[in-house]
Amino acid sequence: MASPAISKTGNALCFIGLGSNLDEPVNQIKAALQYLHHSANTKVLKCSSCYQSKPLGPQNQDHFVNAVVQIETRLNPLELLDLLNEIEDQQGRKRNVQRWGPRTIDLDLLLFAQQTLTSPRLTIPHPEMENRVFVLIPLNEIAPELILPSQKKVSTLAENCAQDGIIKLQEVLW
Ligand code: ROI
Repeated sequence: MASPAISKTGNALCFIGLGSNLDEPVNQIKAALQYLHHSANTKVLKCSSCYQSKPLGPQNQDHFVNAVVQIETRLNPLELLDLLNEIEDQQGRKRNVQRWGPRTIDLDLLLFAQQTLTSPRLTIPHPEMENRVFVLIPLNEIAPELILPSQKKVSTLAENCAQDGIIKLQEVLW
């Protein structure tokens, strides 16, 4: 069963991936969640645990902390992207420093209802989401039945991905 695209209140249901490996990562993720939830046009509905994972990309940086949330929003995809960028800026995210380098907070729009979009600023569904263990494992906690663009269930993809190097943390995010 695919996730419903629209909430009971008529808003779009979306999934967002959060990641941080600088300046107290768990607190960075908590701060971004609060911002999202208290923003006029978005509400957090579900939140995974946080997970520590080895960096994808350059290995000479700290481990990342990742989580995935489901939100509902009245915004359109590009407006939501603007909000995510605003939160990243607010939390001191430095852009264009090192490709795949350390970051205070990264907010990736993974899925926006059933919409697909290819534009210079945004591609949805997120083209790499099915390949990333630090997306699949937390997503499996909150939406195991969700069908992804490959037509595979999140639970199937999560069970079949290499899970070495990803650890569930005890901290309560939400
Ligand atoms: N690696 C992990 N484990 N988690 C991330 O969120 C993450 N984000 C990134 C790069 C630098 C590609 N590596 C990552 O942007």
